[in-house]
Amino acid sequence: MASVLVLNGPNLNLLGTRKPEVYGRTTLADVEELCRQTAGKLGLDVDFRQSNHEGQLIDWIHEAGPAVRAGELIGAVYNPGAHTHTSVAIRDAIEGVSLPVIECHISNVHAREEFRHHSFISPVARGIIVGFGVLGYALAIEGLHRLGADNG
Ligand code: CA2
Repeated sequence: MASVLVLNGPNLNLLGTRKPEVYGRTTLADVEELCRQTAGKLGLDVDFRQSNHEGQLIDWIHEAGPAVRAGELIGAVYNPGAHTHTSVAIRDAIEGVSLPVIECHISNVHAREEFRHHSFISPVARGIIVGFGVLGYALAIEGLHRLGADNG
């Protein structure tokens, strides 16, 4: 069975514990369960990961590119957290291995501080989902599946 990789960047382990007015009360474990249910209906497995370390995320992205080419993975749903606005290295990693990525943000970053309006990731993403709360993860999995994710 093919999988979808769901990657979460820094501080997303805090989801549901603080800032409920911005990110809601759903925990990251709840998001994982939502992803498993959504993917299961599409006949997909989920590889769900979170890290607070840029290098770790880059290593996972590097592993994911070949896994897509091998037919083991359809691509990644990725909430890069604050790396969205800072990380050329993560952008280069995605581009470097041609990983099909749906960039996903829980909050509407465009309705927030100006520094959240720019994304280094968006130019190398297949699609972007912003502002749907944690439902965005489910929409992103469905979108990635429907895109076929076969043309990078
Ligand atoms: O809206 C999103 O999903 C973000 O990617 C979340 C990031 C933020 O830096 C982006 O601008 C938008 C922050 C993730 C940290 O989440 C927390 C959750 C609870 C308490 C504190 C942080």
